[in-house]
Amino acid sequence: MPADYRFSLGPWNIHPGADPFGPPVRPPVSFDDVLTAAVDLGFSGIQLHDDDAVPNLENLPPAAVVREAAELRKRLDDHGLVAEFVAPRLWEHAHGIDGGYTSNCPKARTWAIERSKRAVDVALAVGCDLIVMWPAREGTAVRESKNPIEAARQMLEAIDAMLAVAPNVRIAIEPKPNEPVDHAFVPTIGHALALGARSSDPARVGVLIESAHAILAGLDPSDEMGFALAAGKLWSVHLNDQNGLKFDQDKVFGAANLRGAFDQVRVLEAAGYADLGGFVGFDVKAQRTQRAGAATAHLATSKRIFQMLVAKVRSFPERTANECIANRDYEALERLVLEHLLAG
Ligand code: GLO
Ligand code: MG
Repeated sequence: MPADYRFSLGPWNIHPGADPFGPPVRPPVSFDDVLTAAVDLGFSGIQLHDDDAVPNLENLPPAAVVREAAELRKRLDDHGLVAEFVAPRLWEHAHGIDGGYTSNCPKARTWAIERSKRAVDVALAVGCDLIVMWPAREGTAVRESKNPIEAARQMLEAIDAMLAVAPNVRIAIEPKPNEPVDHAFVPTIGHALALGARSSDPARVGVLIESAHAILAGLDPSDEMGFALAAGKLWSVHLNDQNGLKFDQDKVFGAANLRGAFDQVRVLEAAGYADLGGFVGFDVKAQRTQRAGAATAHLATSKRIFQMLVAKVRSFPERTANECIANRDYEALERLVLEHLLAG
């Protein structure tokens, strides 16, 4: 029997429901309540931005940052939770207005690298060795505003600076093609893997794949996952869904394309992802109209759909499918898949 999947969420997945066109519609949820909710939902991993872990890290000396992160580790421990990763949140800070690593302001670039090194300290103190690098504003709104050749070099410099902090730290790049920028510099898994391969220690650079980000890039999430799995580089996933090419929707896993979700679970099962030790994270948002009391239902539903799809994958009639493939009868294969998904 394959190992059981371990699930993770970030505090930003339980949120007050504000969008760019309106105020919050639910009261904020305290960090402690997030931890309690995670346990109640059967999640065992917590994903953290550096300032989720240590909220005032910009104003603290490095030793105090480490101390606060170590205290958080104890709090997680008390709940039976572990930190899955820490992500430097450069995009929320005034210095990150034009991106961090690829900002046109040299002071902002120095700040971004220093902040990222502190994020590594936070990760190690909170008990994990994984940094997630979502290059939110590393890109352009006006294409001529930055030099893409220079940008690739700057991104590499940031990766190497984080790798140099500790010999065991690993980095998972989470690519996204757009939003908040128009064109991101590392838009796909291929870009992320190519960048990692040029780092000072390619063995310590992998990827996190978010379903919606792949869809926004016009790609199939399960193929992106397969490509990373073939290279042994899929170190985490942000499963969710996305209704076509628009803003990043972070819908419940399977909500827009159930068959696409099935294919993602199928490729994870084929690779033995659960045994590889990675968490299954859901980067999902509660709907704006959702009342406060049920503002974790999107996480519960995503997990439930994932588990139901695991069962669907395991009961898929592989032998019949292989016969269809051998006969090049792809119409029969199409029907087999659809009937299997619809069967009770
Ligand atoms: C936004 C990203 C974001 C990251 C998170 C961790 O589109 O998906 O939610 O996953 O900040 O770096
Ligand atoms: Mg994400």
